[in-house]
Amino acid sequence: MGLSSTIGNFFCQIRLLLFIALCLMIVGWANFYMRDSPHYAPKYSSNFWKCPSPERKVEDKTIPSTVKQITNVESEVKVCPVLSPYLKGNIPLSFDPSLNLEKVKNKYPKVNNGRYQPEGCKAQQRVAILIPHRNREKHLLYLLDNLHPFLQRQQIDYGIYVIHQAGDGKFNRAKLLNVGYLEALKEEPWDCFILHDVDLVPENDFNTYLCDTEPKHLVVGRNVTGYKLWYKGYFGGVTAMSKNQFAKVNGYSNNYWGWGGEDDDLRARVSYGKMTVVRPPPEIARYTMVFHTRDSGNEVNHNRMKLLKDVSKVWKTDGLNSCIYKLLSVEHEPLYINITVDLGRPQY
Ligand code: UD2
Ligand code: MN
Repeated sequence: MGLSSTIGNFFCQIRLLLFIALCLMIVGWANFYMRDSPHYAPKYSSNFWKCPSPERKVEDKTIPSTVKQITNVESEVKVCPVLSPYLKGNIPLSFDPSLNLEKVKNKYPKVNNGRYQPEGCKAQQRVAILIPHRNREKHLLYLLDNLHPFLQRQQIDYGIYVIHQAGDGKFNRAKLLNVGYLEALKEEPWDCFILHDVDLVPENDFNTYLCDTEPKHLVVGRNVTGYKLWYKGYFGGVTAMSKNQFAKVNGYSNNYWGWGGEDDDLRARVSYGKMTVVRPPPEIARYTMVFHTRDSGNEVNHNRMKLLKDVSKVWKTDGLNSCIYKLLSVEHEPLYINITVDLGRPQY
């Protein structure tokens, strides 16, 4: 009798211990999932976007006080939510081969001089989209046709800059983006810059074109790479950096002529600037890349590995503060601002 009651007590205590351990596991598990994506709370899910969008303000020092101070007092204009109520998730993309600039212009009459501001609310940030370009007119049309409605659904206050390299010398994507940053800031105090390949079309409008507290890489997956991150540390294609983040890394190097390496160099600068990279979840950060072959004038840069070895030595002196170029024109087209520039020649 005595023995069986002792055994009974023993099992009772074991059960209690197991119960407590189970509770602790549940609390730990819940805590882990809630902390998982501090930059993307709440997580994207098919049910989520049936709820009203929560507001989340970016705590970057570059966000001007005018935007920060706006409250929801009725007499004042409300700040647009980070996740707009107009978002649709995955969107059918349009690649109409008969497209021309006139047709695209007629589809988006609310865009003027390449600029758009949302109606009814004050956008979180002023965002400049910078597109390096030469000889990819069709891709530019496809991108404009898909990007304008995408950004308008996101309630972004934006301007699209196409930075066009004049002449047929070696292409320099990175230097074009430096020029775009410097020239765009002469026009407006942009808070955020989206560094955007001309041939990448976003597939999901929850991939917000706003800057975060850390540099944000927006292309986790592409159709051509099976929607998987190309490699660890990959930072190419489309990247969002605030005005301060880009200034802090001294922008891109000006010395990458031809294809490759400039995006890895920027990634290294982000580390030297003591920042990290954030990415939206893979189900959101998806792009379609319009098929293309390598352009003439953009052959592989065989110097890139050597340049990449020296980033730590040169990043403070090679970049925005040493970007020399000849500005040929700035034209305000209805759908974008066209900057044409002579970048000069490689120094080596
Ligand atoms: C990858 C990266 C790109 C860049 C490049 C290496 C992705 C999705 N993209 O692109 O960000 O790091 O490798 O330099 O990983 N361009 C022109 N005309 C030209 C040549 C290039 O407009 O004659 C522009 C255009 O915006 C294009 C971009 O430069 O999208 C990158 O060139 P790419 O598309 O030929 O190279 P890709 O797809 O390998
Ligand atoms: Mn490409």
